[in-house]
Amino acid sequence: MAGLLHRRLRLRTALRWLSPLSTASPPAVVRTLPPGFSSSLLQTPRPGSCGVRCRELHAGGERPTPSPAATPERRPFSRVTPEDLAFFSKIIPGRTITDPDILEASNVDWLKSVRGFSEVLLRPQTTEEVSQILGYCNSRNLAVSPQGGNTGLVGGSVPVYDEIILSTALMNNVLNFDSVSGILSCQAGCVLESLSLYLEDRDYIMPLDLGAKGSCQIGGNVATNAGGLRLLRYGSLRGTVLGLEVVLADGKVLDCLATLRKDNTGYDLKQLFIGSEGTLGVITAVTILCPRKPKAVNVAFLGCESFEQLLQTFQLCRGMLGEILSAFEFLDRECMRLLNTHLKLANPITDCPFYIVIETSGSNPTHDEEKLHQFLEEAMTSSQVIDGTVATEEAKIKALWSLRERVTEALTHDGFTYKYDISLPVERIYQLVTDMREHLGDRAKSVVGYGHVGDGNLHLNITSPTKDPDLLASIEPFVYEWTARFQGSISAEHGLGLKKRNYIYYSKASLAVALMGNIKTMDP
Ligand code: 2HG
Ligand code: ZN
Repeated sequence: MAGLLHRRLRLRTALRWLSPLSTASPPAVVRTLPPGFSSSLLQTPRPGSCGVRCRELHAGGERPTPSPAATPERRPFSRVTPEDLAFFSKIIPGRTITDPDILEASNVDWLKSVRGFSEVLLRPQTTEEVSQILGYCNSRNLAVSPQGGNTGLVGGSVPVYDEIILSTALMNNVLNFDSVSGILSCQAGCVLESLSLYLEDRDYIMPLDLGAKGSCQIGGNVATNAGGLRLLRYGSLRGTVLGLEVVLADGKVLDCLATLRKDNTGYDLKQLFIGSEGTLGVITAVTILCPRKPKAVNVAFLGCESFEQLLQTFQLCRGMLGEILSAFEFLDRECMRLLNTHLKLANPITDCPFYIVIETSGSNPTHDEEKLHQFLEEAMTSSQVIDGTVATEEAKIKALWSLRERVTEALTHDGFTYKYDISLPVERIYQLVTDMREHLGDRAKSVVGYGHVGDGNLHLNITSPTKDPDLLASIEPFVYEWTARFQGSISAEHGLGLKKRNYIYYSKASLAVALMGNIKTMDP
């Protein structure tokens, strides 16, 4: 858990570009663009036309230059003056921070791979305060970079230059919980784990769970449409979020904080903000539909000889566990090696090329256990699974889950990490890892694959002892071209952030990106 506390998912709004000033490792940039790319569909930027900018998708700018030097430039925003600081201190006394030591943690991302140079951190507590801050910054042409738990993995949660950081950390109140409908309303800065604990006391759970739960905030989760470990069962936030309150770049408060499950009056505007990574406004409050707490939870940790067997096990599992299946995750042998080496976590079963974490959540312990055992018997006798262990008590369940959840942390101890979060047809996901290993040969230190099998989401991670531009040039655009060849997505759940923004064309048609650019013009 200690490691998890360090993992914070991202909420980050406001403009951002690659920082040429960055002393930390700069993010990757596009080298080639997919065929069919047309710059004429992109919009011309309007530099300096507004005070507050939400973060840009590159659709709003010029055609990304296919060169590693394609760093976005600082636009002509104003610099913060003593008068500005006096204004902020009046609105949020004691919560206008300029101490560089405190600012350091907000300027650097969790991976320590990107750095901003902000000199002001604002910590509003209410929507009204956010509205006043954004309205003022808009009128003064000051750039703002909103921030939640700063746990993002694509450089989307920290400023790039000197943007003002607007932290939602103090907006952490539950506004209402309806124990009949299971609808929770809360401020954006509530930490996911705190919400989970709050709900568990009331016999409910959050429909979302992820390794960064100890630090990530619900506003950031929604702004990035975080997926996580329960998506297989409860679906994406696009379904479970019922309403949002958003402060737009000019300070106007958009109240879409509905608590209705059905509402077909016009466009579903909240969807624009879910997964927009803060490019369109700052989410200040959320209403979310929460499932009942399951009465019985079981976790099985299994080993397979091949990825094909793992897929067969997935099929069998869906057929035999049906409605009680709540997660089907995997990690490969290389991940297990990193967990052993760097975190001293022991493998509870025989050494295998692939490991699966299966979770069941249901309402009848006897029924669920019986089902699980029938499934395990079938999986073992048909030789799809070589070895396994099952947990029903909380401590052991946690220990098994940490083997999957802490791979990200183990990787940070292995060296410089190149991260890829790819969506593919499920039968293809591990082929990318194998092909990448072959492609890189011994130039990489580790090439590992893990992720959410149930969602067709692979986390491909590659490490090298130190940052290696030649290795990066071998990985990219190979990885993106490979993904595009199988109609995959170059970002399944982590978003584009700063690091992936130039690669959107591998997954989206030019017209789609151009339409996104049109929508972005709602930021004045
Ligand atoms: C996970 O599923 C997270 O563990 C992080 O999405 C993945 O570190 C990563 O690449
Ligand atoms: Zn993930």
